[in-house]
Amino acid sequence: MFPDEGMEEEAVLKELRKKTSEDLTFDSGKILGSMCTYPHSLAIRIVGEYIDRNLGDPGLHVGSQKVEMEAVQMLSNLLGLERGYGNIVSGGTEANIMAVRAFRNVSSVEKPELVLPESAHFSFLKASEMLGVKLVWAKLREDYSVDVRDVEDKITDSTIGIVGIAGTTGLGVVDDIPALSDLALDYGVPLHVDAAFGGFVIPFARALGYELPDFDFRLRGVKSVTIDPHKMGMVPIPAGGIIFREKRFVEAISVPAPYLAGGKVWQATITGTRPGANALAVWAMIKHLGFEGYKGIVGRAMEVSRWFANELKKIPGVYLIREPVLNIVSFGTKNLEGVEEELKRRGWGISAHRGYIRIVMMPHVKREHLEEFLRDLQEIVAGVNP
Ligand code: 0PR
Repeated sequence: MFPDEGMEEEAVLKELRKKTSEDLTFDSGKILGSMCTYPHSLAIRIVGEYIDRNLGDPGLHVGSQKVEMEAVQMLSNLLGLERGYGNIVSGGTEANIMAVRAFRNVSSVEKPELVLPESAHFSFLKASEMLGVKLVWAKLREDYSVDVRDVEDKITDSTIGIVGIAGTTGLGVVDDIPALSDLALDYGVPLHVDAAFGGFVIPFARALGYELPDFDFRLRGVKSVTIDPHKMGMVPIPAGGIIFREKRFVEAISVPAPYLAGGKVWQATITGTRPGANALAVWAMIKHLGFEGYKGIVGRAMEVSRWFANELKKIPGVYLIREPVLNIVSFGTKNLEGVEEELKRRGWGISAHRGYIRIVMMPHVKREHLEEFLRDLQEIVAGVNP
């Protein structure tokens, strides 16, 4: 009910604390299935300081808009582009919708179709429904990467683009983006890479010596990339990233906003009024951590993942779905549903996918938390009925 009279600030806070005490927190070490983490303290400071900035009216916040564009440039550089076009947006969902919208709008197809892996994130379902683009699913291979031959088979005259995933939601698998890029060039269709998760992992893991294929604008068929700072980028929610290789894609999705403070401006994002603070935090984190800083974060996460995967193998009744590629480890057990239920009852914030449990080695996930989890898991799996 909407209250007649207001409450004291302290009383409001007290009530809120009580209500949110049911939430799991990252510092508890119990959240193992999330792609988000506790943001970096500098990013939190920046969001607090610049909470009033609105990139939906860049004429008012000219400086912030320039910073957003600098952040877009730095992300473009990380992804192998000297100059890119795009925005810091609300997350991977908005970024993917913008990419599909751009591909649809630059094409002149009557019944647009998008070919994408069966492992694609559900944000493409929203894009499909909103944009009237039919999704054509390509099969996965045994290693859970997309079957490039099947992608080729599914390309038709109605195809507006294809999608590859660099760090799948469930398993962290990186598709064969070089082969998809070749295919895209052969058939003259744009390739979108969903690196919402992998974008802030793969470049650093490669620099550390992990063998991972090219996945970004270094491949000429790649026309757009989703890369989310609110996942491994250490920036508070909401902070996603969409980068396009060419300006024409952004132009194809821009609408005029004629009455704003900056005069007639063009808006490509799905959201209108949108947080400047988070875009500034993206810029600040990249400046503060630099390539070396992110490399350190990713290196620790990758090491913990390999260790954890090996520990899982030692538990009878537990099996890996596949060897980890990035810092995501997914496993199955006998009586999976029973195990999931009991893990949740014991307070573990796991991500229960169809057929397996996903653990994401985010920076807040420490070895001691995983040791405790492994003890619980072993006990539960030994106890449940086969
Ligand atoms: N693309 C990929 C590959 C993703 O994994 C995700 C989100 C998205 C796009 C969409 O991004 P946004 O959620 O930012 O719009 N993947 C996570 C997932 O579904 C999102 C998430 C994050 C879920 C934290 C739970 C959680 O606690 O697992």
